[in-house]
Amino acid sequence: MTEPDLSPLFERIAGYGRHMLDMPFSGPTSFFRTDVVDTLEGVDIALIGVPTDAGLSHRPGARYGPQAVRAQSGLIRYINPYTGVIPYEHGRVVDAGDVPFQNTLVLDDIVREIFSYYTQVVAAGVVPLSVGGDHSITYPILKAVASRGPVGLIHFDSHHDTAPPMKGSRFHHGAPFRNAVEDGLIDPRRTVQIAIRDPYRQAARPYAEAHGFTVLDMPLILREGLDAVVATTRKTIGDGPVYITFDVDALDPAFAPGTGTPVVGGLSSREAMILLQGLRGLNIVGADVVEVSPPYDPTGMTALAGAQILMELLCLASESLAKKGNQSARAIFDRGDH
Ligand SMILES: [Mn+2]
Repeated sequence: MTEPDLSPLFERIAGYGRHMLDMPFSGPTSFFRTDVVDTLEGVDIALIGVPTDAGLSHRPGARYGPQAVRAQSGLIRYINPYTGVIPYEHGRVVDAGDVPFQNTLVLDDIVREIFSYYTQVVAAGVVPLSVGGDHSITYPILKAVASRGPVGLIHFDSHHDTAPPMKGSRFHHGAPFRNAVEDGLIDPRRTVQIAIRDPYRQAARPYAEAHGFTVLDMPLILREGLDAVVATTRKTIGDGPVYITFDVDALDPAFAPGTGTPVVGGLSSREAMILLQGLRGLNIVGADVVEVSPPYDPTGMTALAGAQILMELLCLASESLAKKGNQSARAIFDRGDH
């Protein structure tokens, strides 16, 4: 056979980002080798690191998550290996760097700083996809994203994260979705929790159930299968705006040992990919992957799983933009001004 001429393809890929074609071990370490920018002008989707673990209750280390996910994401490349989706065809995607924290020791200030940073991102009309950091980062992100009213929430986790204040703080990684309900940031009737198997269920589950969350716990997923989970989730969320938050401890520790509070009996990486790919076409206003904690995984595979989850979220967000008729970035791309 004649080998195809790959040069037009390579030229197109280079247009997604200056270092897209670099080898995974070389060049600047950005998310998926996207361009690192310090302005959000002309940007559709920003990949953002949130390196803090001040909200953790147990094992620290998630502050190293963004660095590790960036490093592993070089292996993921530009195309979704299951679906063939190329997110960069639907909008301009960049690495906006990390939230520039001034205070790294006072949790209340960290929460305020995350909120103020994401308020600017949302005001710029940019869809934020974030990498934590512990799960306490999602509350201030939601507060910025939900500035025009409560959003739906799809929450992958082993825990409900609806715990009451603990150890003197209402902000901690076990409480973001209680805080989000109390402050009117999420619509509990449009909130779905997936892969739950919570050792703290007696403290957290009553809150989730009393407020009408749809809880799809692991035993139910194993009983009813992935298609049923997708169908229930889509029906509950509908066409309205939705935020997706993925705690890497939703995965079984066999696939993601590097996390602060692992719980056995969770999803495989491929089950998580299939579930996320089942959400194509939803109206995505933002998403995150949190709780990757590199010190507990010398192989780096938790960060690789986190990077793949981020890729799935990126594909969903880019297709959501395309569905809304995003013209700006691709028009520029196709004119050759990039
Ligand atoms: Mn969590």
